[in-house]
Amino acid sequence: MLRTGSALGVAVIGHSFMGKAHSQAWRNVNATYDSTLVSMRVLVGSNPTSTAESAAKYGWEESSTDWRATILREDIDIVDICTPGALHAEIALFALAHGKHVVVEKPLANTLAEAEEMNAAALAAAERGVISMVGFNYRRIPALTMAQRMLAEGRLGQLRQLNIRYYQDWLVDDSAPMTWRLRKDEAGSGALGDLASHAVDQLRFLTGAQISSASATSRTFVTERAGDSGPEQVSVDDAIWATLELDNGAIATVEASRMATGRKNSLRIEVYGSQGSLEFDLESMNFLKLYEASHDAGEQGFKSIMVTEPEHPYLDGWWPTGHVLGWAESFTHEIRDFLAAIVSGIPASPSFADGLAVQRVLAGIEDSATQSGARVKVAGAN
Ligand code: SOE
Repeated sequence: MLRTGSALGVAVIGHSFMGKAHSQAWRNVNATYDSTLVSMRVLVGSNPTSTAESAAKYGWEESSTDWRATILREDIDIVDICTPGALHAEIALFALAHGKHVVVEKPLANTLAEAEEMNAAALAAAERGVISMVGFNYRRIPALTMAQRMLAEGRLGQLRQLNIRYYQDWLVDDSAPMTWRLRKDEAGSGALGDLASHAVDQLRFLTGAQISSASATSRTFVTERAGDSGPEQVSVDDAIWATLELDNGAIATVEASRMATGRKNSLRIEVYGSQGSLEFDLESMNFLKLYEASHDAGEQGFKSIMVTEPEHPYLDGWWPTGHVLGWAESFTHEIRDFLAAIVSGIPASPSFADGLAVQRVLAGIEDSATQSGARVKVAGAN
């Protein structure tokens, strides 16, 4: 529970890629926004030497290899989970049970059963004023937050088609070594949980609709990779392709791959409605493209809005007009919103329930892919 009169104490569990991104957000949030003061107390990892080095580098007061003892500390109010997915449920359940506010990197969990349990625990903890959130950071890219607001205002008319594809290529080389991200027991799934989870979250965020069914294909193009002690079987997908039905009548295609040669971190989103269209590309993340069918026929076309002005979402704390933001800033925005939820007591978004809803769609995609693309109803959908 909130201790009064002092900054909120934070512990981040995990200090690799996501731990680093989140550390930067915790470091910047007070400098950027007038948000609640935080103290970066403990960075937790499994290796004492590398965790201590990261802690010193990222600006943490201390490091630890014991996440349970860290969570139990009286001066820790917030637990930020940046570990591989296999640990999300255990750590989040422990932290919630001990009254700590919890933010978990996406996807919420590795399995549907874990996600259900985490959501139930978050709902119970909310009764005691404990806030929880899933870190789908792309919701906090100003251009995508703005797109969501335009869609909520009905600017595109009736939504009919969406296409979201998230491509990377870091696995394209057959000799790329084995990592935890390629083991089902550690990562849950491959491009599905890692990348398609963002796409599915964006679909839900942008449209406000639920996803009712899925038809999908998945592939593991390279089935064996070099592990520490010889060749190891890859147990997750390299890529997935899905057609999803939304309960607002729209159809969406979602593609995710870590084998799309030349695409380093390419998230593209296209939304088509009866009165207009929107287009976003993560590689040009300061822009949102808008097509409005109401314009004179001779002047129609996509206009490129530069989402860098003080009136745009999240821009108030940053730089003067026209100064672009980057990928890392989406995490600072995420942490700002999480702190605002803690202070106001208003539930944070995306909630664990949103994380569970995404997980159900991922499970539907996986089920369909194992049944040669047969259309599968998403659990919980009408
Ligand atoms: C790795 O593929 C990864 O870091 C994802 O896990 C992140 O969620 C995405 O933002 C970038 O790529």
